[in-house]
Amino acid sequence: MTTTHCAELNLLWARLMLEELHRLGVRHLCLAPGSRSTPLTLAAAGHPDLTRHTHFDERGLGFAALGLAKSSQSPVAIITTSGTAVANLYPAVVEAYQTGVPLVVLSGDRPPELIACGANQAIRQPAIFADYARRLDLPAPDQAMPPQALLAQLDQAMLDLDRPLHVNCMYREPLYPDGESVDFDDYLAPLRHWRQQDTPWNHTPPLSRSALPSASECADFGRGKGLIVVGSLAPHQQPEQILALARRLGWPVLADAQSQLRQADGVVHHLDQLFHHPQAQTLLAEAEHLLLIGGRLLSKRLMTFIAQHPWKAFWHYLDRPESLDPAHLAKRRFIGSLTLLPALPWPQDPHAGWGDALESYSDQLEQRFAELHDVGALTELSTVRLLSRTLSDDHQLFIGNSLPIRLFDMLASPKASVPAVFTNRGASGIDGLLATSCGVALANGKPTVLLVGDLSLLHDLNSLALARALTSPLVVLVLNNDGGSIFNLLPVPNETLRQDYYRLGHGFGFEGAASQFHLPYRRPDSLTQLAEALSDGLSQSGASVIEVVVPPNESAQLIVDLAQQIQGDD
Ligand SMILES: Cc1ncc(C[n+]2csc(CCOP(=O)(O)OP(=O)(O)O)c2C)c(N)n1
Ligand SMILES: [Mg+2]
Repeated sequence: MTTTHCAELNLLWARLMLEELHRLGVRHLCLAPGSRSTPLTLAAAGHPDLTRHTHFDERGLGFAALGLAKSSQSPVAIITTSGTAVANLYPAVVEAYQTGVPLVVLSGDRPPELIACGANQAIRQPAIFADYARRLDLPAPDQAMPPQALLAQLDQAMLDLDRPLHVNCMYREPLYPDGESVDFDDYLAPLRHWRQQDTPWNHTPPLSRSALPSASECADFGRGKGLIVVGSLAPHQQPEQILALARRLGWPVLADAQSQLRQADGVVHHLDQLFHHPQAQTLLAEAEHLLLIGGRLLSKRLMTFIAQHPWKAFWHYLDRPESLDPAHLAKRRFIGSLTLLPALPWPQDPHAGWGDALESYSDQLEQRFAELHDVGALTELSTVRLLSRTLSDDHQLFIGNSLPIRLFDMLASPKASVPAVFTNRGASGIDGLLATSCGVALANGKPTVLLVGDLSLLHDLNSLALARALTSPLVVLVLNNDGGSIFNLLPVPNETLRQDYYRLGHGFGFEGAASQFHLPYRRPDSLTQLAEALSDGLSQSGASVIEVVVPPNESAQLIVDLAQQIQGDD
């Protein structure tokens, strides 16, 4: 073991690693403070081409990295010190794993001789993320390990990365270089060419994974009364291609709130509420073939229909090999890029247009929603309607879990120009939603709205510090129904249990929190005031908070009323 010039060698390894990560596509680095990660921090601070973001809370930092990665479509690195700092990344790592987002966690650690012996801030870090992250456990920097081994191991760990990677980095003290220059030329000699280039040590183009249907399979599947259901897709997958395919086949498209197509022209809007509509149900019962694109559907009614319908054929098209069918139906799965799908040899379908009436039933619902919820009182439902009518492709929308995402799925208004939609539905946590939306906003500076419940915002309150640091517009639109109102829709045995163990009504407002973090705050009392507040928030730089306060039971009642009215339609 050679530990002379320990601080300088630690720093050299960290520099090599960050440079290699940059060559592998990392552009954003999220850092929280700490001493054990000093080599990484100093290397990060000195890298000319990495954008750095700092936050004191690793939990929020992890979610911000998640949002950055989702929005920028590139791996994002996170640097933390040792101990519970690493453990605080757990929820973001789980969410990233569930939705296939490449986060690269670089954790500072103590060397083996200081583990499990009472040394300060030392915990067992390798494998801390269990199956939720790939692992690379590096030894403490040592000149006995050639530098090309470090690069090659990092390249291998990053190969085709579509989930988190945890690189545990052990460092011996001293950690802080004393300024003396150290000559590592002999050690670095094998990297001579690498240092003159900008490609990774082991350069591997993305692995291809296309197993597409044959022409005869397309011919068989494409003839019949087909239905296209679009689940969660990212904006960069260009889901609008599906509309061209649907036109060619003459099949209706049911688009989930996470599909980017929920409000687009050419789809059946309001798919969730359509399952209450008697005529729509009768028509849907005629469907024979299902083409499901993406997964993680929100509407339980749609999922039940898919699970119970006697499909003659079911194809599931995904961009990565994962299982996204909780009903475990028999199907053919194809893994490939969405661009390949419309280019397949689809036949002229004699049943083209069989489901066209679904669009008119959906238009009837739209008219009803407009009459009931585009005017009148400020409610959660009218807020979601207004928001969906306001945002355009100049904006981004991050939709929080619980009622916000369900209301958007139920009610969003059709529109020619729509925002990119982001969610955290991998694990559907109510944690880290604000932090993730800050990351989404940071990636490209587009005006962004976070639609979020009150408990969810309380859960992530100190991420208001991340919001405060933004220079682009972020509107935190909080629906304050005093607790978890989704539980009003669940069969909890009685109201006392509901309030005491589920809803957790708190009586808090968010004005004080906004003020603590120096953020502008508005509490509109009408739809007109909300429209003004939204428009102001979207056009001013930095974050602001808009709080819509509604009675705790109102939304559940409005949702039940709406379903009953639609069921009465004929
Ligand atoms: C981290 C985490 N803890 C608990 C839950 C369970 N849960 C789902 S919705 C919800 C209530 C959310 O309340 P709020 O954010 O106010 O939204 P609302 O239900 O009022 O729309 C809870 C606790 C969860 N999804 N994630
Ligand atoms: Mg709530």
